[in-house]
Amino acid sequence: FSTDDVSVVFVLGGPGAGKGTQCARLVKAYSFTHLSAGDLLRAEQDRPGSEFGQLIRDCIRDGAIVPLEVTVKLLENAMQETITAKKGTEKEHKFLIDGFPRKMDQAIAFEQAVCPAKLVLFYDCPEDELERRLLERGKTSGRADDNADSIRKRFRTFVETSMPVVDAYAKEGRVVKILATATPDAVFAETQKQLGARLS
Ligand code: UP5
Ligand code: MG
Repeated sequence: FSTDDVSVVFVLGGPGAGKGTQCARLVKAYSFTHLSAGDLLRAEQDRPGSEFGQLIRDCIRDGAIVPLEVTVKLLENAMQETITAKKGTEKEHKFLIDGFPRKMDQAIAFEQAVCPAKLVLFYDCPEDELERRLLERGKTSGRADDNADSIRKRFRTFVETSMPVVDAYAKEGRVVKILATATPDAVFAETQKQLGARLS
């Protein structure tokens, strides 16, 4: 696809910060397509015949980051499918890319292959609140990484590997930071307030 017709907003934040929750609201309020890197990886893991199933399963359980080639390709394919499906009906395709990039090499590879992100929405939330949310969700989510051991590893990867990506974008003035501790509706109201000024 032609990258001239595409714009991208990255949505970052610790595990359980509410990225998916806020993206669902953003899709309703603006004409974004939401692509969650984690959801795409889980779908690929479960796809019969995938050569990456076991690798993805192991990485997710350990809170480790899947090699960028896999994730960037899944994102590119999903973007292409969206554009093909909407052919001719939109002149600009706006994507919310949720939970990616979480390592510097991914950020560089994606922005070279696709396009630079217009903005990075960063949902900031303390670990004790994140842990509470994830353990609560783990009672019913069926997610292989919503358990105390995986959560601890996910936090570690976030602090050591993913926060430096947020910091690098912040240095370039591309980050909109939002405190994610209030209710989902209140966090969304704050998101709209801060985005309004930046997206137009
Ligand atoms: N909740 C949400 N907002 C709330 C609020 N304001 N107040 C109270 N509760 C709130 O929300 C999490 C839970 O909290 C839900 O129960 C929700 O109701 C509640 P959610 O919106 O799902 O948060 P989100 O930030 O999306 O949490 P998620 O668990 O999806 O975050 P992760 O970043 O851990 O998961 P992701 O799916 O992105 O990645 C999983 C794994 O995939 C990674 O650990 C990694 O192993 C792998 N991965 C890669 O390798 N590469 C990638 O590029 C991406 C992922
Ligand atoms: Mg999510």
